[in-house]
Amino acid sequence: MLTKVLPATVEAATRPESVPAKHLLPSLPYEPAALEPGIDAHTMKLHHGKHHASYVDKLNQALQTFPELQGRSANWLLLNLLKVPKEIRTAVRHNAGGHVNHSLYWRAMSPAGGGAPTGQLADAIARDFGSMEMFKAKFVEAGEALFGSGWVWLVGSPSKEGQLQVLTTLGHDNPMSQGHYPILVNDVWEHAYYLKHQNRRPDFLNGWWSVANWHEASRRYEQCRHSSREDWESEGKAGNA
Ligand code: MN3
Repeated sequence: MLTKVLPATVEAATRPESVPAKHLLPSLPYEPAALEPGIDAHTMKLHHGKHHASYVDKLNQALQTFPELQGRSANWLLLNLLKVPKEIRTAVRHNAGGHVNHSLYWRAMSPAGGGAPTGQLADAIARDFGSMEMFKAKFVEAGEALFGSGWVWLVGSPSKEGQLQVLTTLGHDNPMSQGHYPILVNDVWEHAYYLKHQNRRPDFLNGWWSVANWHEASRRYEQCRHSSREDWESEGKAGNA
């Protein structure tokens, strides 16, 4: 049975010009229990309502005394960290990163997920990894091998006609900083799986394919090949989810 998928974006509330834009926690695009049994509702509620919410709060706090940065998107902040004042640069890196990565993560999963991609993304996976099974093995292996907290990504390189790679980032770093466009992502911080899987990260990584959202990944792959850095920077604007 397909669970109804809720709209993925929240419209910016109308606000007077004088009130600074704030980054907002996006709604989950489905109910917290919708990914069961792949991901349990308790983990989803804490992960979204506590962890992600705290990155959004801390990002807004860091920007409080820098009105010139308040209209910038979270992506812009990550891609232009050297233009962010030193005293808040680390806080912005961690919390804009946490906000952007989790916003991608919720949409990388779906109650209607699982299976395999079709079309151009399927062709590109076969071209760049040999097969879907070889891609999955590489993604799981990279996630297992990451020491500590971080993320495992399927990314595309617009400068190389959408060539795909699996890579990992530490903390809340995002591969866009290195010129790679995120196609699919899994969160390998312990908070993403500890309640259900405890220390068994490989179980989580292998089970995660049942919720992987190939529809969204295909959309992002298409976008990757036709996007510029300016497009990347405009995603995640303050006042929008
Ligand atoms: Mn997380």
